[in-house]
Amino acid sequence: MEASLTARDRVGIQDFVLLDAYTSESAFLDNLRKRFHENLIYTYIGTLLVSVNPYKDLDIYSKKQMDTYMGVNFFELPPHIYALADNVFRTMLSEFNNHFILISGESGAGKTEASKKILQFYAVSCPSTRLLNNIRDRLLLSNPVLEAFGNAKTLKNDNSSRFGKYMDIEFDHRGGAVGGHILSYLLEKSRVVHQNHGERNFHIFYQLVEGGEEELLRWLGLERNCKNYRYLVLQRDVLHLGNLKFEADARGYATVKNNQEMQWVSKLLGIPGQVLQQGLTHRKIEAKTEEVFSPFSVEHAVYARDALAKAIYGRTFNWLVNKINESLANQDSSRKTVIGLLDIYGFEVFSVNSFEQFCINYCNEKLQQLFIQLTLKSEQEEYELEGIEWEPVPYFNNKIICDLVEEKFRGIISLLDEECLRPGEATDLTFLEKMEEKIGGHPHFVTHKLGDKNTRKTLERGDFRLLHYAGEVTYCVISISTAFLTNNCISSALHKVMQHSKNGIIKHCFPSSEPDTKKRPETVVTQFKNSLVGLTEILMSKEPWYVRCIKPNEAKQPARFDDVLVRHQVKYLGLMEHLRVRRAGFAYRRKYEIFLQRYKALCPDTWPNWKGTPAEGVRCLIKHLGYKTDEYKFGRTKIFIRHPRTLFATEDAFQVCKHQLATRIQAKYKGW
Ligand code: AOV
Ligand code: MG
Repeated sequence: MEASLTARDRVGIQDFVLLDAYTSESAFLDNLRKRFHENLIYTYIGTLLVSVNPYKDLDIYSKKQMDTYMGVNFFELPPHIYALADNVFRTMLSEFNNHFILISGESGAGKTEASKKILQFYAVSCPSTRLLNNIRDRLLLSNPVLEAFGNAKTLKNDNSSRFGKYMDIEFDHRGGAVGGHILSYLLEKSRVVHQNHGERNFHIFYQLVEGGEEELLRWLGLERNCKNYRYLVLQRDVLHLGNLKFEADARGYATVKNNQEMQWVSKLLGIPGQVLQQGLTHRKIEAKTEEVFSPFSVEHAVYARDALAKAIYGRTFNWLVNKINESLANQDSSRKTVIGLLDIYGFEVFSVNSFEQFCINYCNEKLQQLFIQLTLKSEQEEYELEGIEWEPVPYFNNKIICDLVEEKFRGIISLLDEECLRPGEATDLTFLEKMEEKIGGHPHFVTHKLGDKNTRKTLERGDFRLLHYAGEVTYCVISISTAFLTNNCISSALHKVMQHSKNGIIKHCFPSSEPDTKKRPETVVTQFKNSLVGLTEILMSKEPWYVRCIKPNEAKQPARFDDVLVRHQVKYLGLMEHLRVRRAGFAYRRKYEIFLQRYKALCPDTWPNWKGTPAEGVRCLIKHLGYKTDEYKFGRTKIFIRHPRTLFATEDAFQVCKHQLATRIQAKYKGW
């Protein structure tokens, strides 16, 4: 007894639901810290998995470990990402419905690693045939390719995802992985032409220059030295394009300074040099009867060059995702179920926060909102609806911040879109003033003018601050409005130039059907907002599972557990509230019909056909099974079961019964 108490003291509790002082944040933190120092990085809150980044390789992801977790009931083994993956998989197979795993946490907390572990587990645990293995390998191999093009070193994470990724894995009725589909969200294209101090461009450029074969480099006209490329080493400054320099002619207009680079760019893009040069240094003005070309200043030409580099990279990335999707497409039209994996860029705060951080943090607000809706809100509403006695658990609902950003007509995105409609008149300042006028009184929005004495000390005049669910972020208004007002688009003239390309991929990326110059294109952020609405709809149609990732320290170091940092994450991730709801609530609920249909063979009175109502049938069934009265409750349409163990015991009994029945049937018909 004493020995086991000591062990429990040392390694903590593996499910927070069992924590005695479950309302105490300190007790929660103590448990997490104890386990972290014992290399036990996973802990449950019911079926939610909390994961703390160990920042070191742990020997817990071997094939042997995978085998251990395969087909074993969730709570029978120590918490693990494999247990969650296995549980989702088996639930999908038994209920034949769709699921998704939402992996969240701030930048560097371990989301991408978690999603890779889940994928690897499915690759090993799913049934295999030659065809299935083919799809399995493609699913696995899509990861390094997309990471090379979509990840980069930032101050927060050496392998930071700079795009959002949602991947559906499609399974047949036996659980074989038969296909997949990837949706990507807003790649941080600006990184191609600019990186903050201490950060890098996308991995692929360094991999190419430092690891590419000699012949390839020669064909591309590249040297094996990153330092030679402005886009890779300098603060401001594809690689030839980035080295293109402009100088002013006698009239102050831009001309290309280094013609050799120009020749390389033109060769690689498959576009005649003169046409490209014209596109980079002139704007096309369409007069009534003729086209007039107006020359750019050097500054404008540099802007056009960078916009082109971003457009090429962004579109090629989308092309790559489409290619991967083609190769993952399920050839079989029979019914399938899916498990979706969502791994998106985490909440981030830098000393200077720009348009990208605004989008990333807005995305995280939306995911937090989804989590709240699906767990804290709908869970509590369901108890009420089903007439289950319930003491409401208060929680912070971040809908107020989502509305501040996205509400029609008065949200920040709408205000910015409005400013975009006033080219020439709108400036950073008018945008800031507009926000101050329209949303100045909002409790989550502050500017220098609106702030108190203390706030003013920490806010520049041209900034605005949002009080996000995960913390305060000060955004640089110039960066945000510039990105909005310039729309991140290349000019239609440059777009036309790209259509002349002899390079098949480039031509494909710049189709002749766009842009529709008559119609104003949607701003990038409005496109992003709409894609997040689409994502929410996809997720809401599936059964959710959660992995909440926690970053133990800012230094990316193993064995360092920063209490303040972790406490902050525990708070804003809503883990305490989730625990309270779980603890007071019921882990499982099933419609009476479904529960009875599945388990009726376990009771002679309900088998094979129950004549009464499904609720009465379930009552009879659980009496026979010996459920204790505090383990369940009867709602209006569902039975609520407090602890998953109860359900697992029933499920085990059912499996035994099924097996016996099959054996009996076999014996009966033997010899026929
Ligand atoms: P993120 O996806 O949450 O950040 P990652 O999954 O890229 O974070 O994790 C960051 C780094 O932490 C990884 O490159 C590993 O070095 C380490 N790490 C994370 N999880 C584990 C683990 N289970 N075991 C060992 N090391 C781990 V971001 O994409 O920046 O939001 O945008
Ligand atoms: Mg990531």
